[in-house]
Amino acid sequence: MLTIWGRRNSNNVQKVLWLCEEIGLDYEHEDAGGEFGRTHDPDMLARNPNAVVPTIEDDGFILWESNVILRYLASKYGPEEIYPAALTTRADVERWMDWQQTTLLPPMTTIFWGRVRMPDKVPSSEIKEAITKAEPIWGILDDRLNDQRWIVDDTFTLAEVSLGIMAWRWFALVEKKERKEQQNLENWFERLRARPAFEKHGISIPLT
Ligand SMILES: N[C@@H](CCC(=O)N[C@@H](CS)C(=O)NCC(=O)O)C(=O)O
Repeated sequence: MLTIWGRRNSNNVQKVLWLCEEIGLDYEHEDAGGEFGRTHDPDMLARNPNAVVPTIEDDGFILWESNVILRYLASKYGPEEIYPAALTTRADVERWMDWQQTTLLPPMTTIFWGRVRMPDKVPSSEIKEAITKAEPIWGILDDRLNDQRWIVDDTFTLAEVSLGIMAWRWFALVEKKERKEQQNLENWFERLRARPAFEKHGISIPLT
């Protein structure tokens, strides 16, 4: 049996829940993190010494790091196209997933904390700077989507799951007048919005 720990409003937890829904995988869910606490309890620290979510346990195997969890679950349970086995295609998917964590996440975190979590504590100049930083990064994905519907091989993959959750925050928290039009990105996001699994575990969850 698969168990997933993590509050539903966490972007990293949402990725995992979205993937499970997308591939029809059953799981037990336990709230943890944020207002639910628990991450510093001894049993949780034994599973994840970082005291963060998500964490999963699958038939006794414990794993943390959201994007690695996505790759593990997709490899074990998913249809191949969501995480293609061909080496170069797989590397392409992984490249975009790592890019989400390493390049896109830092400015997006500033925007999220500044506009949602601690609006009184993050100066608007810092938020502005983060938007200016994030925009050309999103532009790289906008270019990539110039003549294709999905990021890799024109197929819905883990790259969409990892980046879609971030895109939701970008479009919800940054007004149109604050950013350049990136039509390919917007069209791609509209395609994601139409997916029931993203609706359920992404856009219907208030940003808190
Ligand atoms: N790199 C980790 C980051 C995990 C992380 O920072 N999770 C946040 C939620 S998005 C967290 O647990 N924050 C503390 C809390 O919710 O109590 C991953 O991708 O899983």
